[in-house]
Amino acid sequence: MGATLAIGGVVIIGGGGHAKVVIESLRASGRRVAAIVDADPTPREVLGVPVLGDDLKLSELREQGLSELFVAIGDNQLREKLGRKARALGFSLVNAIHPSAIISPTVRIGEGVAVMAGVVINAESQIGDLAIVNTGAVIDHDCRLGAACHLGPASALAGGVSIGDRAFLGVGARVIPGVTIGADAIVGAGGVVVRDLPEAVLAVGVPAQIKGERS
Ligand code: JB2
Repeated sequence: MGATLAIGGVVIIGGGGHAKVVIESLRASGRRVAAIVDADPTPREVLGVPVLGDDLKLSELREQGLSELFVAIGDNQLREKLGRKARALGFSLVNAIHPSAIISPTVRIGEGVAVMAGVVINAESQIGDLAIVNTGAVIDHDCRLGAACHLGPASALAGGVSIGDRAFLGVGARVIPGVTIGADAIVGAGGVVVRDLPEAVLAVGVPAQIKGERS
């Protein structure tokens, strides 16, 4: 194991479905993935990457010289919390940006961000730390994505949309120009958001209607 880690690479937190997509994205962009830590520490491999233990293993990996980490956990609140923990242990959060993504040179992207295959991000948009821009999502110009939010696969934001911290848009959700979606809000799959949504609500449908608080 020592020899495996000695040549370095990215440590991944989480060994589930999201991690699989992240690992392939990192590899496609030329990065080596060294190890996974998962709440289930059973020794195994995920796409050929060894699961070395649970989060208690992180400080040991840092002491062994590994310094780059990606939090590959879909749950927004948990991803944000684990990102804080990794930084406190001295890791830097790398981005996993698939080479097929088309990103304007005027876009600003934070740390620990996943931009999956086929994504388009247009002029002067900003993507917060630990955000997920999932497969095939489209972000037009001047959008603002908060920390640890998640745009689901094939979702689309028109120009000037603002997405709050930890908000989640399900697969195929769409948002018309200039709308603001509050922190921790959820938009159900296929929902079309045509007016601002407050924090922590669940909105579904076309046009999206508020159905209650986020559970
Ligand atoms: O605190 C934790 C922890 N909690 C759960 N620390 C670490 N290191 N690992 C943790 N986990 C692990 O995350 C679980 O043991 C499990 O292996 C993994 C979550 O896997 P799952 O496939 O359930 O979810 P995901 O987060 O990988 O993917 C979700 O989000 C993606 C964005 C799914 O909904 C996917 O379908 C979605 N594409």
